[in-house]
Amino acid sequence: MKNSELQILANKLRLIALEMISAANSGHPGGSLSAMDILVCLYFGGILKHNPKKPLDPRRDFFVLSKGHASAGLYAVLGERGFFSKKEFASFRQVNSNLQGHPTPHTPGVEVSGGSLGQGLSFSVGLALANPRQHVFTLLGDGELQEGQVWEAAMSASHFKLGNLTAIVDNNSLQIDGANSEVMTVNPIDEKFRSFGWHVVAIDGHNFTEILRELEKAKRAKNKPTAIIAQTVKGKGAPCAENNFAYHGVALSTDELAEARKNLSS
Ligand SMILES: Cc1ncc(C[n+]2csc(CCOP(=O)(O)OP(=O)(O)O)c2C)c(N)n1
Repeated sequence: MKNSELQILANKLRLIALEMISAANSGHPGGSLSAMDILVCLYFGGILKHNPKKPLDPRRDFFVLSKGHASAGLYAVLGERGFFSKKEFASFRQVNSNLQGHPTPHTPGVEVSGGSLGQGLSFSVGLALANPRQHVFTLLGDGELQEGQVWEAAMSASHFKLGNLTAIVDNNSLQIDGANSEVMTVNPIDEKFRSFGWHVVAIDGHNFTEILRELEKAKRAKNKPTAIIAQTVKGKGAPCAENNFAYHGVALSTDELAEARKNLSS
């Protein structure tokens, strides 16, 4: 797929995620939208080795959504990719649905439960250790980096020389109730990972050329894990939610959704 096609697809999937959240009147638009270009590059840009018809294919690469609250974004991608029927989108956050508010491995394509922030990187370290010939990608929020467990995992990843592990930080600068700089600063993120022995690169998390280039490079890395610090806009594509932490975990209203639809389809 060309970058221009990936861009169109990402916006289509942003809208699907927003529609799911509004139908359920519950979910997390901000972090689903900021991460969408990265997710699309992983699944549609030829980075993540996977087989939607055989989600547990023993030769697959692994993707772990550590910031599990961005489930609507991940489900939009997995449904579009064919891991399950798109009809299931309508059941988002309903009792007994395959698409729970926070991911669980009951959903085809989901490797591990998420939602309790800070755990995904530890899980990914285990996956990378156990599967040295496969690559493990995990997506964390920048607010999530406030969890101490992240840094225990970062330390062990470099100790075990996990070149097959890549952590992508969705660096949108906001978390649930404000800016990280006010709640508890996580900067400088790059220097922190570097001091823990990681390869580190900072990119524009909405630039497909940069995302794909660095994901490809990370996949070829040896001996050291890679951290890709992706600068993003929380709520990207939904005018009311852009750079607005109030939409971290709130569904868009009918009017706001109509405005986002217009913006994302143009
Ligand atoms: C251990 C834990 N503490 C608190 C929360 C509540 N919580 C959910 S999302 C969130 C903010 C996360 O911010 P960030 O990682 O930056 O996510 P993003 O902005 O990308 O949505 C918090 C504190 C949680 N899910 N898990």
